[in-house]
Amino acid sequence: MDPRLLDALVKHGALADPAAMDFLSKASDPVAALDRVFSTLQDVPLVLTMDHIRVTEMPLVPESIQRAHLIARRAAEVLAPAAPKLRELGIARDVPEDFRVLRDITGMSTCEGTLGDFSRYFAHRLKALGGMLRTRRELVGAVEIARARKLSREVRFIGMVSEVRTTKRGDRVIEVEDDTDTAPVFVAQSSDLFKDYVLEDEVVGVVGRPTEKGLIIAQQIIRPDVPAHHPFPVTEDPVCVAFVSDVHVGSRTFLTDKWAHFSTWLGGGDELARSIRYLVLAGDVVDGIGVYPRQEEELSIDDVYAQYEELARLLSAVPDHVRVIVLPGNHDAVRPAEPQPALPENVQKLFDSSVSFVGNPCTFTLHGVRILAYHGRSMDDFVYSMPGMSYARPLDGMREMLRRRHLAPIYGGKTPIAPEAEDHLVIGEVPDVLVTGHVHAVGMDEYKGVKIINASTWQAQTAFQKMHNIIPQPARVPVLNLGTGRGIIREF
Ligand code: D5M
Ligand code: FE
Ligand code: ZN
Repeated sequence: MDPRLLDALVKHGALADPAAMDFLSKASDPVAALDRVFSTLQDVPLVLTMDHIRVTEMPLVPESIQRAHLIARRAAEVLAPAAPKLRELGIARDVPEDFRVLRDITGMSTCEGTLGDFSRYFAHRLKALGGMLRTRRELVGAVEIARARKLSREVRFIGMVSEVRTTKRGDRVIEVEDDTDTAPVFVAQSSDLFKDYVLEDEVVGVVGRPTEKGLIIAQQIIRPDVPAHHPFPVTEDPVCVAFVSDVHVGSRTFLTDKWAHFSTWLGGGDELARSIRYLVLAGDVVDGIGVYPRQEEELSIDDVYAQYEELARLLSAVPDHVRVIVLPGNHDAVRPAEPQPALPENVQKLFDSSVSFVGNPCTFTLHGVRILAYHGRSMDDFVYSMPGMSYARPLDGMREMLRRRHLAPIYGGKTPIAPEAEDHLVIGEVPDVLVTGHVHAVGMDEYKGVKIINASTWQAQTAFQKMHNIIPQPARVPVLNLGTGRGIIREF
């Protein structure tokens, strides 16, 4: 890797995926090639990919248009004089910590799994997501389902999906339910709506026409979604956050050398390393014990407490000025049902004071940037239930979470959910950053202005993953600049 290329990227606001980095580093003058790409792009993307490079390398964009883009970009910079300053990377050691937990189940769990708990949980989900839908223009005048079923004109209503079934002819019927009644909503195979898959237990708005047989023919199915463009907040502290996940300490497949390489880099690698003020571990921090059948055969440390001791040892090498934030995943030593509380006190006490423990999911802010961190177990349900979803493209699943404003819409699938008084998996206020792990892949992009980051793993392919053809992308670290909202993925 050409260090000048890395520096040049950082100066531009730091962004490029591994393929783009590889391509640029092969140019005779990588820095000039990079400058050329940026000077022709209309907007500086969050992560530079080969798609951007291809566009800028192709003579398809006439020079006059390229110049117009360049002028527009320069003009935008003049209009926003603070921007160049914010693009610079801060020295993390000099920036005081600003970390606040806003929403976390830890210490707040009340659920006992009674029937009452379940109905209260679903009522909260419907109320929270229904409230968001009610503000949508398309759903002005939405009525209760009992009333909608009596009307013969176009109807609008909001409810939770209780069942999705396919008819003999291949069309789809979605049962939508509220406190008053249930309505069968018909989506013809030939309709454009058919491609947009509806999941059980998600909350949707329906615009449709009733038929004489009591079906409602769907004209629109509306998701709570996030606004057209969620603006990234401006902070004066251009420090970075590094996101890692699925360390799986204690597994024979834990990548000791790659972690050591990352840790050494964090301890003083380069300008980017020195700008890292926070390190988020998005769950599965150890491999655990008894998580799947015959796991003991794949463990190098077969005691969960000793696994956390080893993790504590590894994290003690992280520079003291880096605040480490740890959430649990499905391999960790807390209840598997989500929301999961933070790791227990007897585990926490193994770590030094620069490590903070939060629940899964957790909403916190770093310098005012709102981050929603979730291990990502529900990705199993997305992949299993939704055509087109894949373990190799976790960002697609994250977009679907944001559209549905819910981290784990399907109840009773692979993701165990504890029916708490409030649905902690609802994405309430729109986050600036949504981060997950779990699928052992890596990705960084944005959805309507929300940065979406899937943090990768430090575990090589396991026998189970081999059997299921899951190909991990280990030891890649997305780093986000809180000052600019731009990011880069470093590979170790
Ligand atoms: O999950 C690591 C990867 O393996 C992730 O992509 C999900 C997949 N996985 C794990 N368990 C299952 C089951 N039971 N079915 C399907 N796919 C699965 P990790 O949480 O690290 O074990
Ligand atoms: Fe994992
Ligand atoms: Zn996991």
